[in-house]
Amino acid sequence: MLLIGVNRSPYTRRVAITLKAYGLPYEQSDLSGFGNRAEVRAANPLGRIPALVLDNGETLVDSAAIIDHLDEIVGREKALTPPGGADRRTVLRVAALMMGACDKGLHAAYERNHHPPEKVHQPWIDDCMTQMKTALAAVEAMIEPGKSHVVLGRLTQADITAFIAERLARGLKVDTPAEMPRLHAHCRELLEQEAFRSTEP
Ligand SMILES: N[C@@H](CCC(=O)N[C@@H](CS)C(=O)NCC(=O)O)C(=O)O
Repeated sequence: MLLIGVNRSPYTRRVAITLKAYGLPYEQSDLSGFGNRAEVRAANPLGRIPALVLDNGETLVDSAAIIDHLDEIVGREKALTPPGGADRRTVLRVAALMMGACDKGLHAAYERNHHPPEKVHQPWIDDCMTQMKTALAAVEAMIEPGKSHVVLGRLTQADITAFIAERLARGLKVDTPAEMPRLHAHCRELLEQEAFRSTEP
C-alpha cells in the first residue's frame, strides 16, 4: 500500500498511526496538499491528502473511508473502532468531534495563510478557534482522571483522533497544557508508543 501525504497533515497522520497500530506494511509518498497540487490531484481529484493506493491499484480518499477499509482488513473485532453498539457510538462521537476540530483549526489557518492580509477576517478565525477549543474541551471532560485512554479503557480511534487534534491545536497556539491538561498529558503518553512516535513529522 502507498500512503500519499505528509504526516504534518493531521488526517494523513491519523491514517499513518492506524496503519502502524495494525502492523500493516506501507510505503509513504510525502506529498503536500498545497505544495504538490498536480501529483495530489492525480491521486485524488479533490486535491487533498491523504489518499491510499491499494496493492490492486485502487485509490481510497478521505481518512475516514481509508480507515474503514483498514478496519475491514484487520477484522471488525480487532479494529480500533468497535463493531457496534454504545462503544461504537462513543468512539465515533469522539472521532467526529476531533476531526471536526481539525477542520475548524485548518479553516482558521487557511484564512490567515491563504488570503492577503487586508482580506483576513479575524472574527471568522476567532469563531473557528472557539469551535476547535470547545470540541477539545468536550473530549477533555470525557477523560476520567487517572485513566490512560480517552474512552473504553483501551486504545481506540478516539485516542488517535484526539492525539492529532491536540497536536494541531498546539501548533495553532492553543495552550492545551493549561486548557485541556488531561488530554495534553494523555497525548504525551501516547507519544511513547511506536505507532505515534514513528509517525512524527
Ligand atoms: N476530510 C478529509 C480532509 C483532508 C484535508 O483537508 N487534507 C488537507 C491537508 S491537512 C488538504 O489536503 N488540504 C488541501 C486542500 O484542501 O486544498 C480527510 O479526513 O481526509
